[in-house]
Amino acid sequence: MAVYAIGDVHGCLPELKALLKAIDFRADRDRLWFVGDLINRGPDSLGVWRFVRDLGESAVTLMGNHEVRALSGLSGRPDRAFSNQMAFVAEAPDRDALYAWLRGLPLMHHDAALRARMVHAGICPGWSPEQALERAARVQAILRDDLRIGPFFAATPDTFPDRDPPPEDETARDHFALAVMTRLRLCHPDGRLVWSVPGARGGLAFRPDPDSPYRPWHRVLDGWPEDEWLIYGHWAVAGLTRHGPFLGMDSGCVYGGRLSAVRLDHPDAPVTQVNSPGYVKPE
Ligand SMILES: [Mn+2]
Repeated sequence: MAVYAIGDVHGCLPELKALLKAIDFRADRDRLWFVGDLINRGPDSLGVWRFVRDLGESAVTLMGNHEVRALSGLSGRPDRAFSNQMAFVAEAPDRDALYAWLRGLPLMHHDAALRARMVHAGICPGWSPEQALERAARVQAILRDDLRIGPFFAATPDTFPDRDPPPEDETARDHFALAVMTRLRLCHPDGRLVWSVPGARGGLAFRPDPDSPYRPWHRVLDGWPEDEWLIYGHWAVAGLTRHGPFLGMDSGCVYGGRLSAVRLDHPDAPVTQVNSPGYVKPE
């Protein structure tokens, strides 16, 4: 059996199929870890979703910010981006099955035997690995609860604090945790989170710049284990990156970059990539 992490697919079905052919993937033998953002922007989001769903237990898929937006829109709070870009979700003939699948996606994955963890965007400085899993589980329980999912999205704030809200403010903490795990890229050196940078937005925002006053979130984590993979996506402009145990998987497939797979159960962690012609221009 081989286990592969795969970066942000964003509706690029031909590239996904080409990548699986390049690694000689077999569903009865191998496992795929998708870092999230299977859908939106690219040409065949529903095709990617159905393809990955049909892999069953051969695939682990995390919730990315685009899955969160789809879920929020289907739950009764369609924002402008959902209305403008994600009509395919609301109009899909198998929309109910898609909605049920989205609600079941985890925010974090951990495999103790493989010594690997995965999250779509990032981890808040100060969280231990166990705390991160607990925070993920709390939000997952809300999204799977028929009575709580609608009010939770309806109460989503427009902005998020730069530090974890206090324990007594449970709802604010859950919104914060969801945002951290699906949207975070940058922090101040002292660990405060950076949610927006003037002039930078969208999937190509936040260019890694040595002169920047900000740091990638994984450079600010304190005490995170050095001997376990922490796999993430969501940062197309950074490309496929590895800093110690931190493995950034988004190599910008939908923008004309590449779709990447990294074999996690091999000591050399070999990389396989396929090129993409590009489907959308960077914002
Ligand atoms: Mn993303």
